[in-house]
Amino acid sequence: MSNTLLMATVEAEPYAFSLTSDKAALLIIDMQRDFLEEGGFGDALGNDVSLLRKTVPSLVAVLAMARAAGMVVVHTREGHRPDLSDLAPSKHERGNFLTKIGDAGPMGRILVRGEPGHDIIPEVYPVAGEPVIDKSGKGAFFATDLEAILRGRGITQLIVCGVTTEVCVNTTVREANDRGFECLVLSDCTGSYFPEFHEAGLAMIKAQGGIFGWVAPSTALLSALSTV
Ligand code: TIU
Repeated sequence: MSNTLLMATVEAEPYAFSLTSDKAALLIIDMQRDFLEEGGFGDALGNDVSLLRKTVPSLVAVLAMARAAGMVVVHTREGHRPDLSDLAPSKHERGNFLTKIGDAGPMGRILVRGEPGHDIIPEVYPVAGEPVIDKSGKGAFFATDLEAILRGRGITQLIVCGVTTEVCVNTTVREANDRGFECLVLSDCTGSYFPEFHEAGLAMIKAQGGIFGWVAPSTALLSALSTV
């Protein structure tokens, strides 16, 4: 592979996805310690965070491929300013949990920018030149400069990975779809605390002729790019 234009047909559902490497970005949603490690936000919400770790090996392979192909790679992080001025009271209070956003935890203040728990896990850590989008909501387009960054680079296709499938991944795919981006969601590079929600989240994307986008395993993308 090289840093030149690649066009590939990826076997996907509901039908093949025509990938053009210079129009496609790898969008990695919220692969943060707060969601994937004990003592963070996901844990505070009562979830088994080990379920999300299944995404890591496939995502590491896809990220290496994207970097080798010279594709645009964008990372997102969910979190809030230290003064919590961007935290909606509704989000702060939701769930009546003992530990809330902004409270001290084993990885620093929960879901607060700059704290260890807010950072991206080392396995898929951004490198120089890869934009990191900080967002306060579930969707990566809400109150961020993601759309400007993608449009400025001529991106029209998104390969979407990250966590969690039915929350931040689904919200972002829906936002992207309404903005005219074609989304290919990689089934094994996305994960949920609820296996049934993962399946349902992917099913909703690809149903009705791909109402929000396409779904494929990472092997389909890797093999499509290895044959060009
Ligand atoms: N709770 C849950 O499943 N997800 C989130 O709160 N954020 C993201 O999905 N990133």
